Amino acid sequence: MFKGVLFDLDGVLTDTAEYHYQAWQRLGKEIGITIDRAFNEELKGVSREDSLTLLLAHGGKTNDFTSEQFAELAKRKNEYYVEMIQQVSPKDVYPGILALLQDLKKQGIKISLASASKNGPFLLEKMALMPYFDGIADPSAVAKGKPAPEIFQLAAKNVGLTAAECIGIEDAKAGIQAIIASCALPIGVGRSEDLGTDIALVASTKELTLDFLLSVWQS
Ligand code: B16
Ligand code: MG
Repeated sequence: MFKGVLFDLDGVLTDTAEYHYQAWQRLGKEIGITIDRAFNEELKGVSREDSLTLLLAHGGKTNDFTSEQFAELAKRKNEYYVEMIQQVSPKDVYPGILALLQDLKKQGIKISLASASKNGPFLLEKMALMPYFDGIADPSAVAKGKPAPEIFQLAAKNVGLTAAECIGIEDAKAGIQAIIASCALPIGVGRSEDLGTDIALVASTKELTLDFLLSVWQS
């Protein structure tokens, strides 16, 4: 039986993945780089700085900015994003998530956050989900972000577990790779075209019930 669940945030607990996309799109437009949803899949789960590096490479502008300008662009994107998430409320929690968190709590299964986002704690507060979380992995405390396993290993460690004792839930390709590398058991939220055919997938968070998690663990 698994002892913990390691949750990604953006795209799993709520729809903030869409806000990240809109904020990158806005920044990209300002510096002459157009992005679409297909390219955005590459940014999901990836840290702010690594996402900016990918964006600049995508637009052929890797060497166009000094490190000060790079830092300013990352800051500007975050300002656009933070502006959009001010209105987030408990109504924005994805379907099925609250019931799952309640069921996990009742079973004594640890709940830990493994988000790449430095805005994670702010969003948990906004959605009134903080009381459910036994641990939060600080993304600034890991040397390598997703697809490296560290953030999932740290999320497990923060609740006294190893990743191998946990299920990890993710909506991003980089995140699924990180879960697999951490030795946790992955469940993907999304399409097999984006996340692969070799892992358990749900099309909607509605399907993330305790029974479903148990069946994936036992399969
Ligand atoms: P921030 P997750 C990730 O969150 C997002 O998917 C990714 O798009 C974002 O760049 C990253 O957090 C960093 O976020 O700029 O807020 O620190 O999916 O790992 O919960
Ligand atoms: Mg995500």
